[in-house]
Formats: sequence, C-alpha cells, structure tokens
Amino acid sequence: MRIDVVSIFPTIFDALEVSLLGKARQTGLLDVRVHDLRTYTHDRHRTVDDTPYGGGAGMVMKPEPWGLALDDIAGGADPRPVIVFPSPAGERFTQATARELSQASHLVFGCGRYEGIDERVFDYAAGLGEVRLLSLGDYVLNGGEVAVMAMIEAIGRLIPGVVGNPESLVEESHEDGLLEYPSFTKPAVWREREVPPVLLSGNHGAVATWRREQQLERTRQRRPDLLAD
Ligand code: 6GU
Repeated sequence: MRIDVVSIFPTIFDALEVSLLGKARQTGLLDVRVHDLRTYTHDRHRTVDDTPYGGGAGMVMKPEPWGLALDDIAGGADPRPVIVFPSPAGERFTQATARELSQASHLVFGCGRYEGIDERVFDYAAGLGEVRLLSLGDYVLNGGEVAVMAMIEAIGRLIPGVVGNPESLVEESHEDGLLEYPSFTKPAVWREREVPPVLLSGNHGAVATWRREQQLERTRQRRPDLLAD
C-alpha cells in the first residue's frame, strides 16, 4: 500500500519509522511518503493560511498550496487514490472504516491545521480521488496530524503481513462489535491477586464460554452503546 501524507509538521510522522509499521516500511509492505505543504508555496514567507471570509476567529488554510500538493501527489494517479481529510466535522472513523481503507492501494491524507482548510479544496480533491472526511471522535485536536497517525496505525496493521500472527487480529476489541476479554499471564498469583481459575483448568470450552461472558459484561458496563445495535 502507498500512503502519502501532506502536513505543515512532517516530522510528527517520524514516529512511523518504529515498531510494526516501521518494519512494514522496511520490508516494502508499506510505502509511506510525507510531504511538507510549505514546499507547495511560492511566497517568501511560505504562507499556508489567511483570515476567513465573513470574519471570525482563527485562520483558514489557503487553497492554492493544497491544489498544487494534490495535483503533484494525486493528479493522474492510477488507480485514483482515496483522499482522507481528518476533521472533527467528519464521519466517524471506526474499525469498519479501517478495514475498508486497508483494501485501498493508495491513500492520501491531507492534514489541516488552524480552523480548517478552504472548503473548495474538498470539491477539487473529489476530481482526483474518492474524498473522505473522517473524525476519530467527539473532541477537538489542534490539527489532523495525531488523528492521521492513529488512522495509519489502525489501517496499516490490517494489511496482510504487517501483523505477524493474523489470529491476533481476530480476537480483539471491536472486531466482533464487543470489547475484548481480559488477559492474564504468569505468575498465577501476583501480589495476592489470582488469575481466574477457569483459565488454569485446561477446559477449552469453559474458557471460551467465560471469555464470551466477560466480553458481554464489559461491553454492557463500559460501552452499552455498542450493544444497542
Ligand atoms: Cl480527525 N481532527 C481533528 N483536528 N480533531 C479531531 C479529529 C480529527 N477527530 C477527533 N478530533
């Protein structure tokens, strides 16, 4: 999978060089390229923002650098990429979104800062690829960079070969609409706290039943919204 990221803080994405995703880049499973939006400006101050028409607080990202960046990165790309703009005003990014995007061969992430990007950029981008505005949840980050890091990690680990043991992808929170069951390792007693005896019983059926009950109970307590659907 090819991933392009456009940002005014490209070094934030240095963290993608470590851990599983770093390995996937080394082995060629993931081709991540980070672009500094300011390289697509032409003025002496490399300006990427301006005041909003109609007034109001904050600054808006100018369309011209975004147009040049998108032309360079997504223009004429075959197949057409999926172009993601992280935004607290977007659709919710979920495990299902991560699965869907892990099937794409080329993703482009455009990270906005300030009060957002000039709205016309999204319409222009729709001429170059499939545009998605995606939000991590109902809170506000200063910019899209940290959200895009999270999305790349959620998507990247679903690409075949990135996670060594594919079975570890199945029994996880959100894969079956429930939270994950609790996990324990040795020692069997630690600081007076015992591992649930069923896990030491060797009875695989009883273990599976207990884990399912734990998943349901935790989901009911912590995330009743997941059981509503
Ligand atoms: Cl995707 N971007 C920003 N700026 N804030 C967010 C978000 C995204 N998701 C939740 N808050």
